[in-house]
Amino acid sequence: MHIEKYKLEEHNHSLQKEHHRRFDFIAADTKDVDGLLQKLIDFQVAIPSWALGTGGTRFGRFPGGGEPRNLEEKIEDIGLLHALNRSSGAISLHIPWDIPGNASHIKALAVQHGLKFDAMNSNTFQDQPGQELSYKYGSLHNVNRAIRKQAIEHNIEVIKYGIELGSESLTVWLSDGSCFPGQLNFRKAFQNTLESLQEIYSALPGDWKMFLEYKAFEPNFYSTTVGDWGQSFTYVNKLGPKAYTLVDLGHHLPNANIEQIVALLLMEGKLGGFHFNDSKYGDDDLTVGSIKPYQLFLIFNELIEGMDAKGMNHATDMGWMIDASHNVKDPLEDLLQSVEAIMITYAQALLVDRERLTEAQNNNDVVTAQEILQQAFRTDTRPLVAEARLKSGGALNPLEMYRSGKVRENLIAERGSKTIATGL
Ligand SMILES: [Mn+2]
Repeated sequence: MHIEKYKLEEHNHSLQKEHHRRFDFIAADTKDVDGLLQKLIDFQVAIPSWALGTGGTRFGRFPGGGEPRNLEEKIEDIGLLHALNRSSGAISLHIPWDIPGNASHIKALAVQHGLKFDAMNSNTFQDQPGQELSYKYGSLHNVNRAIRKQAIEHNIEVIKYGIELGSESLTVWLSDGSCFPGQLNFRKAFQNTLESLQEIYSALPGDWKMFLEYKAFEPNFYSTTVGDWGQSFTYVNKLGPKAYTLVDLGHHLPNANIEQIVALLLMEGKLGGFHFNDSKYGDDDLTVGSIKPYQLFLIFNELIEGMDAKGMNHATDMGWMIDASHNVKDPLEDLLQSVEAIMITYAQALLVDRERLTEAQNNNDVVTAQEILQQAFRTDTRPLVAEARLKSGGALNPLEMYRSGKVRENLIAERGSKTIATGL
């Protein structure tokens, strides 16, 4: 299944008049529109290979049909998304769910779809068939040296797959923790984890980065060995210049001030990766921007401010990825919504009048500071995002194009209605 160019042009033509009316309206009020559009065009969000199938909960899973059956089909699905929105130009693989049988073939297929390989993800949160030792009581923090060694070797193997594919980073997320008081010696668990991470770190190629993702709780419910940004920051500081903290929006305790966390991590030069999703209660894996769009804006505002202060490139100096799971929606539709929400919010953050904001802050003018942020947040940036897509060859309305092109129906016809994406 691929999107025919003439259909895309037909779609864009049918919406063009209305689009121009909306775009001209906002463009008249926007400073350096071309510069802003270029930033939107350059910004790419990686799609994780596990988000292409229907997710599930511990209660059940309700597959929607036409799910990708292998890595090739996952790449094709992301290629479809990228053809529609031109902002999903990277794929993030999970090992062992997506072991590339033939790396050069997989690489060529990705190039064909205009995709790059983003961070590689290791997995020591579940046991694999035939695995010698169990991760039931943790992996890199385990009291048993042999289990730690097995988990270290797995991560090094993931780096090797990544090198073959042209990836340049490894994301480590550990489920290691404890479920009951007394189960763990926190200090020893930290030390074991640090030593294990040091061994993995020393296997990183010179131009690679390691991202250490934290999570407050789940699957362990009393403690997590990399439980918050302070713990991740302590590890990555001890590891060295190639190690960075990764912030996943859903991995905080309720009401955490995530915007302040990203500001300080950026200030310290230690924010390397970012996972988008949204939540009401915990790690809910909901569509980014669906529950708390203002919080997302405030976070983006700090990301932009902090990256600009360090002279960082928004598009290339951070690993941006969607990390969500779709239980009731078509996963591809959900991903189109997710990328759209990210782009809308990125555009809003770019509209913040930073000079006036700094002035208001320096004058302790709280009211003006709030007005400046909300002015940007309440601007409808959708025509700017659509114009960037149009300029880069995408669809004016990707979701509408997906539906009118009957993409899911075609995928079901191609792959069957009972397929289940690997790894889920
Ligand atoms: Mn994540």
